[in-house]
Amino acid sequence: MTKNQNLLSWIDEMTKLTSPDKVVWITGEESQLEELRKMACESGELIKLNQEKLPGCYLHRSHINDVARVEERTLICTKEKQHAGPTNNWMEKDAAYAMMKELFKGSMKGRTMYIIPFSMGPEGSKFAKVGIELTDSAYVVLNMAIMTRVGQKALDSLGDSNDFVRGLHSIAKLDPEHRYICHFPDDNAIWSVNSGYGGNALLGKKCFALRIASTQGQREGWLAEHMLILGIENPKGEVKYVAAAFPSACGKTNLAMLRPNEYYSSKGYKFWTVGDDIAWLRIGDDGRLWAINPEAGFFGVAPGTSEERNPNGLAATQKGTIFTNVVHNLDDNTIWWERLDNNPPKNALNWKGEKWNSDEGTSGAHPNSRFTASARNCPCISKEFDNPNGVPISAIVFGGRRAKTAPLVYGARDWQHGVFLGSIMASETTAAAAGEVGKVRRDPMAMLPFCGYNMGDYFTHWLEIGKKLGDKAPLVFNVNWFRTDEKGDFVWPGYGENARVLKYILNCVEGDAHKVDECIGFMPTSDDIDLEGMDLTKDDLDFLLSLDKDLWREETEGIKAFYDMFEGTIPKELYEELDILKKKLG
Ligand code: GTP
Ligand code: SPV
Ligand code: MN
Repeated sequence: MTKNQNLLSWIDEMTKLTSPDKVVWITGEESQLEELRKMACESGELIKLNQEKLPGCYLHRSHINDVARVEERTLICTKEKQHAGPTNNWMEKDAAYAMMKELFKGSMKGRTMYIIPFSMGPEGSKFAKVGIELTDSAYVVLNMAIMTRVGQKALDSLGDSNDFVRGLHSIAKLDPEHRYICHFPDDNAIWSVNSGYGGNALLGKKCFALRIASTQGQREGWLAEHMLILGIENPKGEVKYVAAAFPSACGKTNLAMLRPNEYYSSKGYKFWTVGDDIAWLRIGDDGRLWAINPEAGFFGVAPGTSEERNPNGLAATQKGTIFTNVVHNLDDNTIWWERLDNNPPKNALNWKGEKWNSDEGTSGAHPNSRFTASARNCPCISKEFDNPNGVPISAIVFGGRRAKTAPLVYGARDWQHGVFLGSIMASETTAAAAGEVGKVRRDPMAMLPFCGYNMGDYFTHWLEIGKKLGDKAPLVFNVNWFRTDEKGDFVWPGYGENARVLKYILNCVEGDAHKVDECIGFMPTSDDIDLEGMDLTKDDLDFLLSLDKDLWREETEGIKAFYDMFEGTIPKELYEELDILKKKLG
């Protein structure tokens, strides 16, 4: 499939290390993928679902100890610890290679090594980059074939170049004690062993498109971000694009596929999905910020996805989808998850494959169960999805899960203040990563687990991009859908109603909204958020837009402690912004 000597000699070396019985090149052709699905069904890796109701759909159950990203075992491996900074787990590069070589030695014995050539971004785009993943998991191949652009075209665009990301993956023994996801940014290499799940194993996603790509972006002058990209079309047919960064399981996929309520759709607003998880952003020839989605599919959180909350997401899963760790409905050989509807199946297996009934009070699907669906099957996919030039970004939105501190929406005075807002993000942890759920942690730009280099330098890089953008920089906002009342219930209804907040953001872009100067940034008046046709009261909205200055004063202490951890790499501009905030809070 290729004569690229750099690639062939690397594959040769990796084959000698891992000793597979067989080596198979993935061409991307449907016939080859179909053969793999058949094999995976025979081995029990996949279960073929009801082909009338869910054509081309399969169910997979991961090992019960392998259900989410493992941040503690995700390492940045460089010569100096300073490169990784205080927020990453670091290992000295040579020591990491030595440790990993032991774990990979003979790990594919008795198995097939699949060579997956893939492109992140439309082939031929100046944004796009090629990767090769070597893996012994057919499940990984089938997921990568949905999530990325796989096959010969990727090799053709690589040609003889040595500029490709080298991904080596083996499920080995799925041993959690020896599970490591190592990144070597100096070599554009990723070695992942003993996991078969999600971001640990689909190396195009977080490992390449964020951790490695963020370091490439720093070197080459662009940004790799944990952001959805959404197009908003006004009644005149003009489309403006926003990019939004929320931490894992905080609502990116849902916002990216937003279906507006009747009030907005009757006025002629339409929403178009460009991406739901990752954005690569570059300054275009016109001086504006442009973005592509480097992926080709969605690896979306299943629980909570429903006709009511995310009809477009649900529709995208109705064909050609791999479901992982959801409930298997044995009556009609379909699937189910919590809050899909109010009718949990009676004759069913839970995500572990055990007989299960919702009356038991346990959840049937794992909270981090997922669907892998092709972007092409999403009813609201943007016509710009494959545009090699990407889309121009008018606003950047940060957000997270904050029960108390953050208001529904506020804006940054300028780019520098916007970088500050991104840098002070914090959110409650979710099931997307192994560990405690619901604990507030600092998660700047939703990149804490995904930035491949020192986050202090990352903030400097953001500031530099801003200097180049000048007055063409997008406006920056922060949103919070998750503020709770004294009973702990969410006050803002979220989902389709989030269109109302996006409308305010667009009005700001167009210079047609109130921007009331507050200590944390600018805010809308309660008249700026349109409540027509919704049962939220004006009092509720006032509560959602209110600020608890005592909590914010406490917050500034946490921010200072976070910055100080970096021992000098935090740019002085951010300390200045922190001082301004403190003064304004009094
Ligand atoms: P990753 O794929 O892990 O990066 O997650 P994500 O950011 O794409 O989150 P996703 O859209 O899958 O949502 C995660 C969870 O948050 C789901 O259970 C959703 O139902 C819930 N959620 C999403 N949007 C909202 C919202 O506006 N309000 C509330 N209350 N919950 C939401
Ligand atoms: C996330 O955790 O942000 C995800 C899922 O999008 S994973 O692919 O596992 O990283
Ligand atoms: Mn994500």
